[in-house]
Amino acid sequence: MSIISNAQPAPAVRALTGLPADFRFGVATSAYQIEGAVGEDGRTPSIWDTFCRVPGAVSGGENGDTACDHYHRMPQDVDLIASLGVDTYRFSLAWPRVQPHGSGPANQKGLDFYRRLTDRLLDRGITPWITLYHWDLPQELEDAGGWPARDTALRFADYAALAHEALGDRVTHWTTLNEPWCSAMLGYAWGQHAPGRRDFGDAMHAVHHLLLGHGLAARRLREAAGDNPLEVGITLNLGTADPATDSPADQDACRRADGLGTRLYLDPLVHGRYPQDVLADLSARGVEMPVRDGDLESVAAPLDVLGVNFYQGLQFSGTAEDGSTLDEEGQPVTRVVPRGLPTTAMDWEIIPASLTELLLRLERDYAVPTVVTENGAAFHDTADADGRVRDADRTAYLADHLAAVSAARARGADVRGYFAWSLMDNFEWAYGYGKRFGIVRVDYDTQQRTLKDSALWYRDTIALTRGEPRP
Ligand code: IFM
Repeated sequence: MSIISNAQPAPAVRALTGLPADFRFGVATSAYQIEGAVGEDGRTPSIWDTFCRVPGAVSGGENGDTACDHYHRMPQDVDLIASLGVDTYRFSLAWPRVQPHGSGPANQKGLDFYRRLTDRLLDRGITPWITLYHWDLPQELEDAGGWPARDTALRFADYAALAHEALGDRVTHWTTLNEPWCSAMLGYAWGQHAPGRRDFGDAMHAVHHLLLGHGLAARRLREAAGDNPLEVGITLNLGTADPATDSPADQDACRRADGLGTRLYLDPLVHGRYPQDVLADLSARGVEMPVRDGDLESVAAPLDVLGVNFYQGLQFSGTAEDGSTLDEEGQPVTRVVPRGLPTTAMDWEIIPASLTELLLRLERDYAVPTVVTENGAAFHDTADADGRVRDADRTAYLADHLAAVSAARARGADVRGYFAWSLMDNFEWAYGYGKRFGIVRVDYDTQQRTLKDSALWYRDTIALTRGEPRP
């Protein structure tokens, strides 16, 4: 339960300090969460269409069939984005809309939708920022083995090339994958996300093939762009890991959490090697990464930008509440220990200082320019009788995290942008529509959009920070 209250006054609108003039302000979404129109214009099913039909998989049995109906309301939605004064819109392409079945030729009708979207954004002076994969794997590729199978990485690179061929003349910013940790762990180890498998070894193979897919796709994008401008990146969900106490067990739990959550991705992406301690832990569980000659060189393709999705920093203990240090599978315990801080509607603790700490750590250990490609919060919003959504809790969240970004910059982190998650309320995966992350409210009965107070605050803050008059 959230224990933040909207009775508190919303933060005042002030210019943010310490951000360069070209700092990007954006909003973000993803295809399956907003588009709907899952059976239209040649799109074929993804693993999420299938997963949503599994009884009990998604809260309330909900699905993305209609979602925010963005596929049909795109022009008005772009106008809404423009009204916020943001300079960048991060969205994802639905792979099964662009390349039905995940192989073969592109679907012109699907591409046309994204051409119209990017053209309208550009007309309004907004930079389109494409994510190629935000979790909607074509079902046929899952049937052929999914991400644990090497071939999926090769298919992904082909899809990236098709997408660039169609959109590369108007889009410079390309993110290969969104949050591969979620694809691998939630999708293949814990069964909470599509495709709902539960096999830790498969999950680790998925990690390698996701990273390989990223590297191969990055190479294809660069080849396709030639001398034209291109910025390629990957977005990871990252946080901080702190030991609950100084005990060796808690410190080791923290090392394991950081290893499986952060270093397993960033070490190969940036340094071209998997972390030895993580490989040793995996070996002890009978799992080897399926690395072939040349793979790690591909994975470590140059990164122009690292996308950081930040929601929380966690504290870990190596001891279970009953005092044991091994879990039921005989593995060392890695237990999250809440700090007792206020939480969002996701029960995620609110800890903006961890964002500063994370950005500084990324600068120190990896030194790739970063953009916060997602940050935001779900709260139990309601519209008041006058239609207004007084979400002081979300406004405070955004203000505190933007301040944390400024603080990181002041201490030397090369962070170049911040995108609020999310533009609008949408399908929050296994939670269905119950968790509202939007700065714009969506009434799912009428599809009416309403700017929440947080959206107005974001709009006015961006304008003041840029030295423009308040809208
Ligand atoms: O809604 C998701 C998004 O798709 C990926 N990052 C986290 C968000 C909130 O859970």
